[in-house]
Amino acid sequence: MKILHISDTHLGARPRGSIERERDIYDVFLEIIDIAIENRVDAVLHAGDMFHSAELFPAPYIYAIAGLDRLRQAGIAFYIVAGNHDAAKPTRNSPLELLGRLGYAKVLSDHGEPGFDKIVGRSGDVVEIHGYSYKALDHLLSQGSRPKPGSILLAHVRLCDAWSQRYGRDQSICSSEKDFIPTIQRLPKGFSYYALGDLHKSWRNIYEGSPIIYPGSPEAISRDDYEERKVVFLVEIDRGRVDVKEIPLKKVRPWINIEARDYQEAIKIISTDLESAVKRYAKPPIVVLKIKSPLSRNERINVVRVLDSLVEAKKILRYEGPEIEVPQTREGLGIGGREILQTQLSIERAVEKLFSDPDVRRFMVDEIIRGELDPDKILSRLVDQGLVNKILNEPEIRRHLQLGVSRNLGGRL
Ligand SMILES: [Mn+2]
Repeated sequence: MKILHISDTHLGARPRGSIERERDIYDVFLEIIDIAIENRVDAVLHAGDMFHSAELFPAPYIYAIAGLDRLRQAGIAFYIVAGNHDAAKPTRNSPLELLGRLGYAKVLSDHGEPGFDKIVGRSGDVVEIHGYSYKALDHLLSQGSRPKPGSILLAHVRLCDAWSQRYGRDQSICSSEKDFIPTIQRLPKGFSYYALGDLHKSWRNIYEGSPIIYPGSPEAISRDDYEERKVVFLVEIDRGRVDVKEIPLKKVRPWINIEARDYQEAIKIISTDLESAVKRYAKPPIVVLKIKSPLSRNERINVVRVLDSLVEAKKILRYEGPEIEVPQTREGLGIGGREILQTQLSIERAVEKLFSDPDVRRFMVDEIIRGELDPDKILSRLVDQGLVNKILNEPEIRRHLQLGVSRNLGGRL
């Protein structure tokens, strides 16, 4: 029995509002379909977050159905469980239900109940599959009975071990977040293969002698998800023996991370070195530029001008930055004057996060259309519309406000 294990395709996501990035996600999804057909697998297992949201416009369905139809014609079964992005909600069906009803997918679990099926391979061999959506995890953790030897677990689950290893976060964060399963040991034992989804970076391990794998998202949905090498997993199960092979994806959008010491070095890299570097790639890359010393206003304008011209010439798709990462000393933060690494980067990320909030975005658009950019009036409208709380809840922003950067705001609340 040959199986392709994938997850977190997030069809319909449009990272940073970019249509090209939305298309990247479809490209790589269709590449995965090609891989399944070329390798003559018996089934594709999708471990959740196939769609980015339950509120979809038609494009993600069109691509999903185009891909799944090719699988169906090739006689390849498509099994799926729902992730946190595409599970059923109290007032909304799971988008997976549509694929199930049309006969394109076998939806094992898209709400609170687990599901079960038997995959029958081309040569007549049978593998049992147990599916748990993101909403059925209570059942997963309380499952007492051992599965039949050779069985597969397909689940959308947030395992703290994997998360902290791949995102470098402290394990303690996991116990404070209710969605995390603190350790791999909580998973039921006895499956021959653990096909997981949710983590957007690839992670593999062995649990009780069996492979346990997160393939990761095939495209970076957020910048943190980017990996030099994105993969899917080809799994061969033969009478309980499991063989796993990584298949790298070729249509993934490349990213180039640039770290420059100062303005001079940044300008040199982006105006000369970058040009030759981008030729290596099939698609124009996304550039992230970090500079380790402050820029004057004019220097920043120059850097942005060079980057903009690269975008215009379609040599790069887009860029992020210049982000300034300068260690500063901060005192009076109630942490005993200890030196902390405070970066301009973190506040930029905080602002970026705020602007991804539709309410904040709508507010800003209204303000700009109004054309009357008087800070006091903006502030009172921010308070009126209850948006101040959103802004103050952003830890980075709060930290800066505590320093008295904006005493006015403090007085108003
Ligand atoms: Mn996901």
